[in-house]
Amino acid sequence: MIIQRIFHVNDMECSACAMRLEGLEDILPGVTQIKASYHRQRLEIIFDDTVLSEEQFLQAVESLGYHAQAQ
Ligand SMILES: [Cu+2]
Repeated sequence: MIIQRIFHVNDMECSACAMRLEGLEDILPGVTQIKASYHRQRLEIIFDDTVLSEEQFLQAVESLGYHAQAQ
């Protein structure tokens, strides 16, 4: 099933951080879209949860040095 999740990421420090997080879209399987906003400290993902788990996504975010908290 395609689902959407929205997270708060309070350790983005500039718009390049948001771009790095959006880059996960090209790396992770099952991702339809990732939108990150430095200004709003917000991370939105649309993904297929039969391909990618939320846990795997959160681990990928942490591997870049950020911490996403469920909204
Ligand atoms: Cu940055």
